[in-house]
Amino acid sequence: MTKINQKNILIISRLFICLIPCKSLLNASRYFAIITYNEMINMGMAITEKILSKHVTEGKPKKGSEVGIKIDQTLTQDATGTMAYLQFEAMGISKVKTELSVSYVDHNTVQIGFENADDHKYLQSVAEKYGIVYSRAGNGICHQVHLERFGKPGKTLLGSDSHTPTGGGIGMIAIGAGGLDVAVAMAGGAFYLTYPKVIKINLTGKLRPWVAAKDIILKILDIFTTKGNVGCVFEYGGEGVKTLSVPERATITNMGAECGVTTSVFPSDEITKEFLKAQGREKDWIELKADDDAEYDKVVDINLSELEPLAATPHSPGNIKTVRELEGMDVDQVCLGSCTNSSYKDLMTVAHILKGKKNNTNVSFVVAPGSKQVLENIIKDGGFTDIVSSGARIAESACGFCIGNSQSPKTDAVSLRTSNRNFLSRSGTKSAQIYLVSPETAAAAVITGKFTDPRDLEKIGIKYPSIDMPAQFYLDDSMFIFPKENSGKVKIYRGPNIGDPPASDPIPDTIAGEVTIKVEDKITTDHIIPAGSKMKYRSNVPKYSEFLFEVVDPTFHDRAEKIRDSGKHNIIVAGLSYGQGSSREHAALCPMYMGVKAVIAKSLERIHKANLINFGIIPLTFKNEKDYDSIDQADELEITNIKEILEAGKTVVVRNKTKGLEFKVDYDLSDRQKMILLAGGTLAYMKKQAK
Ligand code: MIC
Ligand code: SF4
Repeated sequence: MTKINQKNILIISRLFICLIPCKSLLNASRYFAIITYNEMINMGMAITEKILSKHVTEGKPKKGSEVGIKIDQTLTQDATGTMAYLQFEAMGISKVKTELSVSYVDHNTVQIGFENADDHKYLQSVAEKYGIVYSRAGNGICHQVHLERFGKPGKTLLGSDSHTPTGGGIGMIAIGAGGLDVAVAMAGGAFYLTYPKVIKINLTGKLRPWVAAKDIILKILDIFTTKGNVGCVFEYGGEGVKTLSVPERATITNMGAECGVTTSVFPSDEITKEFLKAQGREKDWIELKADDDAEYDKVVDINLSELEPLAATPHSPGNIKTVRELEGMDVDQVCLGSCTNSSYKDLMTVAHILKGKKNNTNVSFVVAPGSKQVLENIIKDGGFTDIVSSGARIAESACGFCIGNSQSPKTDAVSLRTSNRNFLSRSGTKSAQIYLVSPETAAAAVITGKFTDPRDLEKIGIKYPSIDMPAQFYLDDSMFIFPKENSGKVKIYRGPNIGDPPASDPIPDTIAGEVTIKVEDKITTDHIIPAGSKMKYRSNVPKYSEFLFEVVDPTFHDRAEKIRDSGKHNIIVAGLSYGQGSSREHAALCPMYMGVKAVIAKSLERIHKANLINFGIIPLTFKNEKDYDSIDQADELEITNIKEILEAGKTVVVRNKTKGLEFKVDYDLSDRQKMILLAGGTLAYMKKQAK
């Protein structure tokens, strides 16, 4: 593969435009902030605008327009990381250009077979070579650990995981993206996003006992649902903010991802300062608050005092009911953990509730502390003993049950989980009914064996445990491997599980092929390419592609292969909000490998759309949603003159040859994205620029 040097990466991302370099253009951390329109006319600014204005390097900070921003920190996790680093290696950069890049191992920690261990070793050697901090398996879930040890208010963080917005709990603009976008950011390139609309969520009042931060975000999901929020940021404000600790704020920003927003952000205040102090990082604190006269695109008020325990019911985080409505339902499994709810506060709350109690004999109870730090601190403060004594099965500090790579429940089980996604089959058991709840509601079910409003625990003599955050956490960073000087000579380890990323072809001038699959609304990336037990094939694209759309239609792979090998293109037709959920670029990379050239949907989610473009698949949306109804699976579709249409900004007309119909589709693409598509994806585009 042609090597792409640092200079070219910078050309590609056009970092030079709109920047006033201080000493060296290559020292990204020394750029002066550009002056935004708001600053010029002295208008009040929201937190989102304040952080973005200091990071925009390209384009106008105008809502709805594409801007490039400088990324201060990146994170990757192992399941998306191997591909991200293979792509980073292909760029020919000698060291990462960010202030900090961290490579976490937290997803594929179940090592059945050699694959995951091979990937871990590869990631460790890449980290050592390129100046990346490596967080070893066992150190914890990336988002929890990053919040504890590295998150800094006012900074930008790009992560190859959709729950990267967890960092918004500490006042960061933290965004989830595909691995390739993160690789470009590590190489010093800008990250491109639509300059967002800002929705203020104005919190008033104070949560009542037994009502938790999880119930706040479930209420927000009830209001905003999982679709229709692309291009927005949730910014929290109001008096209620002061009543929430950093982990509680992080629970809320974490699950904003389920609404499809670009990110969510809280102010950085005295509570943030106390948290950072307890982490031995007070020096990382800065104050961040919105100006009093900041203007928002929308303001939604939530009175915390009025909230009650809620649950997301199968199979969407947006299907919200009160726990009272579900009361009495038998529960088979309770899982406490995940990057949403596995903090010290969450686990100590549950420990106090369960003190002296035993778990119901019908309930399989699993606890996965979010990090080694959480585990060590609850051990030190006695909570761990109470959890173990109650009968909990202790899982390692990793994603585990949340991604379905362990603890799949029994057939038809009712499983209560404190995690953030309950998509069909994600648990590994297709018939299971997954409910997303707070740690308090989960603990109540452990005791009673039934869906129970945790407020009713008072009736059996359990007092609400109000947990204070420690003034000082017990700290131990020995599970990180920090980069050393002169590590450039390190040999990268490549076991048999590590393969080159497949190359994409330039988009053809005519896309002619079959509708390989027609799917409904709200198809998630878990539907497109399952994780769980299949996730160990992330570094082996041909093998992983065998599981495409397995949950929806297991015949997809064989049919797509036949169409591709006959010289025709595969086309996916979808409903609203296609590609919800994760950042996994395999949901685009594997379809690309199978010869998918276009996705025609009613609407597409942000990260997935960006991933499709990165891998040379054109994302199109119906001009008239009714045209969706006129298409059937196996219809022959044709789009001609694509190059000319994209270059001239003309309307795309799709011919349905089977039905003898024509319909129009839109493409919402920046000039940069058009060039990427015409080149056949981001890597191909970069190679072209480098020549
Ligand atoms: C998820 O929660 O769905 C994951 C697994 O963390 C994904 C990333 C992946 O698929 O590797 C995400 O959220 O982006
Ligand atoms: Fe891991 Fe689950 Fe969080 Fe994804 S949502 S990062 S799988 S804990």
